[in-house]
Amino acid sequence: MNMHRESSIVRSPIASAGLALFVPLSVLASAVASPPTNTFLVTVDPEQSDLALDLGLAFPFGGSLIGDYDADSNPGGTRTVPGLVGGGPNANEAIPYSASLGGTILASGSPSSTMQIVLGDGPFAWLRDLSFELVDLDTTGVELDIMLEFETFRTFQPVSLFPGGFPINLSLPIVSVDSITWQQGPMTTGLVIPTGPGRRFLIAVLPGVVTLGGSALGEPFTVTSPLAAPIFGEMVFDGDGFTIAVGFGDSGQFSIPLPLPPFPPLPTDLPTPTGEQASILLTVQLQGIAGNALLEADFFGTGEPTFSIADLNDDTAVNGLDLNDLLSNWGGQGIGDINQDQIVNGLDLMLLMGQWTGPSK
Ligand SMILES: [Ca+2]
Ligand SMILES: [Ca+2]
Repeated sequence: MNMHRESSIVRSPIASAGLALFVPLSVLASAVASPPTNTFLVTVDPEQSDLALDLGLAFPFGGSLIGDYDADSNPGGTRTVPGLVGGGPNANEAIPYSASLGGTILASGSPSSTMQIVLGDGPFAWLRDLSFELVDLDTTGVELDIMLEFETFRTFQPVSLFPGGFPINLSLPIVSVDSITWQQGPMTTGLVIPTGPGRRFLIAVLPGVVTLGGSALGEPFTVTSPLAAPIFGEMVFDGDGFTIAVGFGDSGQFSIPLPLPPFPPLPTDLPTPTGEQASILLTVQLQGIAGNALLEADFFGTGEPTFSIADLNDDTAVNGLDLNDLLSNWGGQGIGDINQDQIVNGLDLMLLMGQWTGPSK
């Protein structure tokens, strides 16, 4: 099952300030900067790079519980009856409940990744294609106890009273998270500020999407949420290339609907005060995922000259062949979508013309 849902992101104050500063610069850049001329392939060195994620998650859910009594097939089963009084000798009624499952995921790893940086003539750079996957997930933190909250009800077989306001503590393996990836969205503009001979400081906010994959009661799910990555660091030029050391740290909160269908009722033992077990069927309806994330990264990499991002056929020249490729996919996706915004249009044509080298290089 693959779900893409709108989500709300509450940025940290630092990130909000960074974004507010960045957006006008980005608009300015696309308006006045000359098109990019030099493309570099940056390879992140996993040995010298670190990535750490601290993810607090909450999964609110609800449903009902009902005794497993059946007059014909299970006459000795548990019956559940709402309230302090009432209920006939064979009554067995569903008791609504609400609950939340929560915990912490700690993830770390070495990013293994590449990205492309195009340096323009002015103080601008174009960045695209960064992605990374978090490995070594420690998800034991989400297997926490669950507190079921409900109105007063009674059980028979065994006889017991469950007063409202006193939650029941259960331990159920409801949710697991197996993969976390981050992928940059469209190509974005950054600032490169000279700081000394052969040195430039890079600042950019990369738009991106974080994807969580996991399972809920055995049902796989994939959820995505926008998560921008503000990066900053220094580039040191040597020969044709450079080394680059960038860091970023960002925190944010998110809330993603998770409208999975109701699961089949889950047979569960409910402990009673006398130590006996009531046998119930639990329905579970997950409502969503809410969380707060703290992501910290230090990347070290090297940048080497590579094909121009506008050299669509990789023949080291940007000319009529590339223009033909672009025009023949006009309005489409894929080939010719130089800025990776999922459409081939005038922005891509402008980037291609700015990188024009002629018939051969
Ligand atoms: Ca070409
Ligand atoms: Ca495009």
